[in-house]
Amino acid sequence: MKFETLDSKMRKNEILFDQYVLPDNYIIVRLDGKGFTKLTKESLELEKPFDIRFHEAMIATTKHLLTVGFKVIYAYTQSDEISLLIDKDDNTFNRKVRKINSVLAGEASAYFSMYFNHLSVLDCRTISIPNVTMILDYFSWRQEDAHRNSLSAYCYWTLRKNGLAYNEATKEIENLSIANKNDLLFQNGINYNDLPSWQKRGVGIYFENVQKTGINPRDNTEIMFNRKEVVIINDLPIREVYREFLLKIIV
Ligand SMILES: Nc1nc2c(ncn2[C@@H]2O[C@H](COP(=O)(O)OP(=O)(O)OP(=O)(O)O)[C@@H](O)[C@H]2O)c(=O)[nH]1
Ligand SMILES: [Mg+2]
Repeated sequence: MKFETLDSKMRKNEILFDQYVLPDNYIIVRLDGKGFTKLTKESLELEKPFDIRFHEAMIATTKHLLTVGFKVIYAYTQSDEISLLIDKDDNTFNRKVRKINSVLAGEASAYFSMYFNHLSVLDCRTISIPNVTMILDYFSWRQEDAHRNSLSAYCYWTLRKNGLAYNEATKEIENLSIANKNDLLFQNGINYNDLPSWQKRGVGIYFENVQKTGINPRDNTEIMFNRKEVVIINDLPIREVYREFLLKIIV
């Protein structure tokens, strides 16, 4: 068979499952550590339930993803996940889903692995977002997930420290309301309200135009210029105020 004939025959099969994010839709990608329960517990032996080195690695990886070619408007990280909001007119890889997923998963996995000097894998999914309300809903959802998981994680490790086995602690938490969980922590000397905000609400990261002043070397006069700087918000607002905060960044 001629190479050209073989080439077009094979490519037809290769592109059969190709999908593209529709024009004018924002793109949100969510990366998530693969098997990080085992990685954090066994391989890296991290502080439980939260570890500052792990947190810094997730922030560094998120910052790296802001620089790999996509127009990222806002990034959010909590636990072992990273969400990126990509502008609706971004045309990287012609918006081809498999390219977006595989390249971002590769960038994140490589960066995180080098940071910890340990082979680590993050997966990536692409979500098509047709309007701003859905963006606000999405990030409110991930923040609420961060809050619920952090409360449960503190309870879980408190019960484990008190001598309960893995399945006993898990079962006990299933039956507790949010108020009960706060009580359990309080009785064990932990005031949930006083814990660092990044553990309860996650962290927002984005580029901001910052006005700077400098000296013009030619005539020693003061000049103003704009520079893009990464902003890391460790104390994000919640609920309605978070939505308003996001709106200001998006539009
Ligand atoms: N010790 C410790 N564990 C953490 C920290 N941040 C996240 N984790 C753990 O990372 C895991 C993330 O949960 P999941 O993403 O649902 O679980 P997973 O094991 O990664 O499973 P898949 O994502 O389905 O592959 C949880 O077990 C968290 O406790 C941290 O700062 N310290
Ligand atoms: Mg995970």
